[in-house]
Amino acid sequence: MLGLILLSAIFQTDTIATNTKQLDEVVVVAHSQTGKRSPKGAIASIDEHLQELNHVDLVRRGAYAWEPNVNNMQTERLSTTIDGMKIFYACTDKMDPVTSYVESSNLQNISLNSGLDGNPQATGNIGGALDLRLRKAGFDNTRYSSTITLGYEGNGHLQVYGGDATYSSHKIYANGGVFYRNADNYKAGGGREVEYSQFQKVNAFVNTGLRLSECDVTEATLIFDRASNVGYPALNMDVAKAEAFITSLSYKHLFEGKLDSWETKVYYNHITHVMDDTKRPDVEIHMDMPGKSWTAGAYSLLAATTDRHSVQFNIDGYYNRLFADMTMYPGGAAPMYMVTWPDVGTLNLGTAVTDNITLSKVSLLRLSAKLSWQNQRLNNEEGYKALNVFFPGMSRQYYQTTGRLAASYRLSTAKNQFTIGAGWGSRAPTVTEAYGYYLNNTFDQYDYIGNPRLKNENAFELNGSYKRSMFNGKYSVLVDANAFFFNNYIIGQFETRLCPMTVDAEGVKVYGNINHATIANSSITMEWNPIKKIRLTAKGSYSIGLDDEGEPLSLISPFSYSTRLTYDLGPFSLNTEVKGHTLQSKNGKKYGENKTNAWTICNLSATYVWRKTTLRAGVENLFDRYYATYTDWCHIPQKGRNLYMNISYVL
Ligand SMILES: [Cu+2]
Repeated sequence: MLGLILLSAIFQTDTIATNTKQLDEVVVVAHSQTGKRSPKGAIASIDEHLQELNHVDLVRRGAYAWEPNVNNMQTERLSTTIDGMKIFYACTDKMDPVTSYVESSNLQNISLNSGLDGNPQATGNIGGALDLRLRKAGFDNTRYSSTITLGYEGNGHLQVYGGDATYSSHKIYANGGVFYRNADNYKAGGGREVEYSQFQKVNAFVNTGLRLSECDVTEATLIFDRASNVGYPALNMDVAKAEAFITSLSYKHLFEGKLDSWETKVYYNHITHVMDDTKRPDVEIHMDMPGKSWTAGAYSLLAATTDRHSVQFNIDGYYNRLFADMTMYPGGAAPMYMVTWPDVGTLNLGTAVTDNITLSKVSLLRLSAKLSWQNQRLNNEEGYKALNVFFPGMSRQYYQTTGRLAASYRLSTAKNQFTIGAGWGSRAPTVTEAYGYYLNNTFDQYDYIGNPRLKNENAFELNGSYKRSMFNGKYSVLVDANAFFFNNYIIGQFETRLCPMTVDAEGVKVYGNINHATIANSSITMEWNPIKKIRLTAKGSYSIGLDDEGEPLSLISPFSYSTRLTYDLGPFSLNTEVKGHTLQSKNGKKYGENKTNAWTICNLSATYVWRKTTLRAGVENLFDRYYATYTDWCHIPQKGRNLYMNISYVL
């Protein structure tokens, strides 16, 4: 009998593990879980935590608000949600990815679904879907607890101050906190100061839950985030203010029996983004460029489990408004005004289903599908008329239908784990791609104009992985590969008949569909545990990206590698890391990308846990190398040697 219970218990944890495994990876931000996280611990930014994930790279335009790339695809081909909520950035220059509006202390973890197999709320996720999961105290937990976190980094004088408090009972829970970061300009290798790389950010959040009955729960979230005086050394402008207000209210019913839970959430968020070039010298034409985004939405998710199936059914809808304009002040002459995002209202309704089917004790099949319908309307008269000059007869309203379908099969035995998957999915053009108006891109120095006549882009994906454990699990190797075959790939195309608006711009590009494109990624990860205290991991990855003429796309990773040695001695642990990439020789020359040189850096860190105190110290870029990675916008250099120290104390 005992054996049976044990067996079923093991089996149960196994299915739970397989279900979560389908979220390709989880990066853990909060303390109470095990998983990947930045060696910097609690004070690390979300961007630094994200760097730990496979398939993820970060595009840097400065020291703050990096743009996550998944499978070598940028924001347009990804979905980023906060606890299933849709939120859209408000900057026409991508200064404010969604991840910049939350703070590590807000989150429990970040889940990444690679490729087309997205979370139920994800739309347009060809490259992948990130869901930032909020940290909630939950019911029946430690009654009172609070944490104080302090951190300092030598390079750039980054200061971090954070505090949060938790209350939990059977009936009610609440947790909240405040986090503040402030940094001056950082120094690149060799002590060269990188001007306009300062930033300041404050974030406050509250999560509450109330148990209405044993099976009914209501939860509410409120996040306020404000970044100010943020420098973008890779761009021509900085940010005076980027502010977000994020709120949600949900109701959850738990069932007994085959149905697990039914959650319905309503949410609202708005973002205000104000750019600033007044601190830059030699500005020929001063510009004001504010942007606004607000989104209201709801989703309803029903989950059920039978012996073999674990099903999730979701319906969602959101309405988003995006508006941006620009006023130029040419010295002496009258100001010039133009609308760069013509107040586009997007109504999107979708329905999604996922099913994890246990075929046998060792094999699992996962299916997921989503169908979305979208309506877009240009609400700003001036912006509509301006675009109409280039696209005579264009409509004020557009309708799109997009969808995705993915299947994967997993076979796992004690020593081997094998997965294979395929998917197809499409995405609608973004507001920039469809209706953007003279948006200057500092990457290739072109002014970009949107194209309302774009077709939806779609892609077919194939992926597979194989993991083998050897020598009683002391050694393991994982190989992993995926390939995306695009049709109607959306990219900026030269338009020689038009003149640029921006001083010093090379020319104008208009977004268009190219027949096909391919992006493929591969990686190998080895892990070695010779003794319990020592863990050595080594990882290498390589990607290619080609357009319809076989020319390389830009921002595609060359061969990159990292090795990490962790030495664990009870309360004390040591971490050594060496990482880098080779010369990026297949740069997107056609798309204005220059080669990125090879680089290697070395990082050290140490953690000491004593009772309720966690102490961390380390040094990044130990040998003070001057370098830029292939995702550093316009090759702005990374930080030089950086000593850091932080302390967390649980009261
Ligand atoms: Cu901006």
